Amino acid sequence: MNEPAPETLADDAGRAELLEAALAGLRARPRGLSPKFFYDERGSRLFDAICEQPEYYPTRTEMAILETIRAEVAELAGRDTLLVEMGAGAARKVRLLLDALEPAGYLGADISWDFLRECTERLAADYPWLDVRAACVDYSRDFDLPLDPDGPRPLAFFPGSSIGNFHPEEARAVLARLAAALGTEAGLLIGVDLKKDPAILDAAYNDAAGVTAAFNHNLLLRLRDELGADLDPDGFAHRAFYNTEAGRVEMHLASQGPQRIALGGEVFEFEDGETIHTECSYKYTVEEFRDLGRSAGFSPRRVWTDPEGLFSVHYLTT
Ligand code: AVJ
Repeated sequence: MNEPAPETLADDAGRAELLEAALAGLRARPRGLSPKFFYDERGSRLFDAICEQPEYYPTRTEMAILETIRAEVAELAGRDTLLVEMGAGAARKVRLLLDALEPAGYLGADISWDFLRECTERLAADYPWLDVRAACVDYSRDFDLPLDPDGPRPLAFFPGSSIGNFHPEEARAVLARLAAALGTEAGLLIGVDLKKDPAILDAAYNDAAGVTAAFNHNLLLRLRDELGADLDPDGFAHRAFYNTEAGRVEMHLASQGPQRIALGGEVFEFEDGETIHTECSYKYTVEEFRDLGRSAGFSPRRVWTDPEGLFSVHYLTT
């Protein structure tokens, strides 16, 4: 017998995880599924397209802030650092930092091994002087980073307000685990989306071209194509809105009329308007996030925002 190819094993494990999460999420009330399942290949491409939409301000705003502050960050972080990217793939943002910091090394830490390898190989080719390494981590669970205590000082880079996908208590746990993994005298540069006029948020998650809607629908396509679910993707509508009380944007897939989804031998009945909650994207004031960082064991050092106050970049140390 031939051994299965490594990709096949990874695919099988991924499919089993998706199936288990989908069944649990469809049985639950309210129904929901983790946003981490958005990012298969098609989902990652759709997310890149979201970042290009005129209504989606976070990517270009964070990029502009980073361009403005990178010399200052290099100054704060000092020489001989190891840049640790949490969730590889923000290639343009990382390159901006690499050019300014000229760190001793780069460590990409991402949940998807294939994606990580692609990103790090490209980076290594373009930065021949840089020691490029990769670590496969799911930071929604316990994780470790392959860091040498006698090596360069780690500077974690956590861009894109990815931290906003976690509920605040979870976000605190993620940051606390990160602080522990980084060790003492380490830095964290993290992008955090700010609280703002809900109309701006609603527009950002309901772009006119419908890219965010397609990104949300992609979850249903994954259930159909990878798990063999019997469902009508067009029977669900994209819903995204700012929940003021909770301080978060929510995305849902709302059933258009009564219908059913069959998956893994179970049948799930939907009433008209019933939703699958697919994402939370928490927004913080500058002070709220500094408090969160403190409660996770970091010392807030600096924070920068764009002139319109749309987005923030925080520098904290352990
Ligand atoms: C990648 C989690 C930062 O919350 O804005 C974009 C994902 N969802 N449009 C965000 C997303 C819908 C994004 N994060």
